Amino acid sequence: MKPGPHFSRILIVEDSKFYADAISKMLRTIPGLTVDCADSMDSATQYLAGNKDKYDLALLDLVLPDAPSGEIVDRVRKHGIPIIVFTGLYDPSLKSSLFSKGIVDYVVKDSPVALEYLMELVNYLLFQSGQKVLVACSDPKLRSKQVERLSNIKLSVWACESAVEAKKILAKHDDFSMVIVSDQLSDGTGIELVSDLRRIYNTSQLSILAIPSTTGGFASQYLRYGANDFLRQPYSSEEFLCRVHGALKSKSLLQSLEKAATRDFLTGLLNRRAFFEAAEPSIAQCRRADQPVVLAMADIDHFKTINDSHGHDVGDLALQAVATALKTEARDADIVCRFGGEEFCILLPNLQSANISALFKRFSKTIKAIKVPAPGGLTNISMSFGIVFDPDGKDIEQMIKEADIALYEAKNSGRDKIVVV
Ligand code: GH3
Ligand code: MG
Ligand code: MG
Repeated sequence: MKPGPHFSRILIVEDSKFYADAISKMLRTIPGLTVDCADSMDSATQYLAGNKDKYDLALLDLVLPDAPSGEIVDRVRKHGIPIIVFTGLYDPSLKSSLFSKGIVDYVVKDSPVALEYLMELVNYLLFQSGQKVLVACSDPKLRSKQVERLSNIKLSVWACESAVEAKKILAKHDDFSMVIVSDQLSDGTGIELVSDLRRIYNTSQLSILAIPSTTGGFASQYLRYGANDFLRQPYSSEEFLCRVHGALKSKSLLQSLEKAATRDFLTGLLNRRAFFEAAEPSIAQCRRADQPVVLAMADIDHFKTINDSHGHDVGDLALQAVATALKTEARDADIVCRFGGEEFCILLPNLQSANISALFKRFSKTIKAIKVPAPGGLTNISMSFGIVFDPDGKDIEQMIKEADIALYEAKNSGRDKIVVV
């Protein structure tokens, strides 16, 4: 799933001007979000009538001048809008009855920390909703309850009753964020499914929440075999949603860490370390299949002049545009990385010698068509390419050395050149 806001309009119903102002000020810092504030049930009803099906989330105070006992929840719920209750009222039995009506969370406004939590929660819902979650459980009642709770927080929910089905669904779609695995599966135990899944997906690819049976002492076993967390039955809606949020959050944190470790921050291309990690299996595969490998070092010409004449920011834009161009022209199997500074390295598995020239002329043409906006006009770029063709897959260090020599030759013979060795 593409990251990005899935919500665009929020309704706040709050009669305290202090809280209404504080919450809406914080929410308005989220780009693209429209915030409407109502100070009574009557005003909320008018907003709802005027914006049919447009609200993606509602933050509701329970005590309003014209609705003193939480009546607002039912009014908003009729519209199918996810609800966060934000109230000064701490009443455990009210809280549990509201959770059973399907609210997303119940936040007590007792400290500035509550506002921070609320902001984090809204941000979370904005950016994480729409994620795919699979419920694997053979008990129809338990399964449909989980599906309902997850749908309430706008996750995209799939369900199945067996391990075989779960694995099939996940193999077919590579964009699931989480699986909720119950002990009860029609063709085996949840633990078997968890350990099978962990052999295929690491924790930054798929989060697993286990629901052990009421009687078994298997919770720790689930963690041992790779579940991120577990939830013992019977559990409340509140506990369930907290665990789901936690599991999705830890997955997205791990993903960000992985991205930071493998991607170049400026261009989003693979960094040098990740390039070596990706290139080696690709070269080995070519060697096994008796296919040639091509490696190119590409360096922007007179890049220092772009920085010196227009500033570092324009230089950065040029680097981003070059990265996009190289990635666009490269074939799916090609591996493109920012090798350092204004130098890029591309590995092209199974590219035949006869096709090198045409492909790199295309790279060069696309680079030269880039117009980088600079103060006082547009700036052009050209690149020099040093390319090594290897029919039998030498080691990568050797290919880089040879491509570097070819690049040196391309620079020395006037730049904007393609030299193949
Ligand atoms: P040549 O045609 O021989 O390759 O000359 P050049 O000017 O492109 O090469 P040189 O190695 O002399 O200069 C590269 C410049 O790239 C110097 C360095 O400050 C700049 N550079 C390296 N990384 C970045 C970056 O991330 N952003 C910007 N804006 N500039 C960078
Ligand atoms: Mg250069
Ligand atoms: Mg250089």
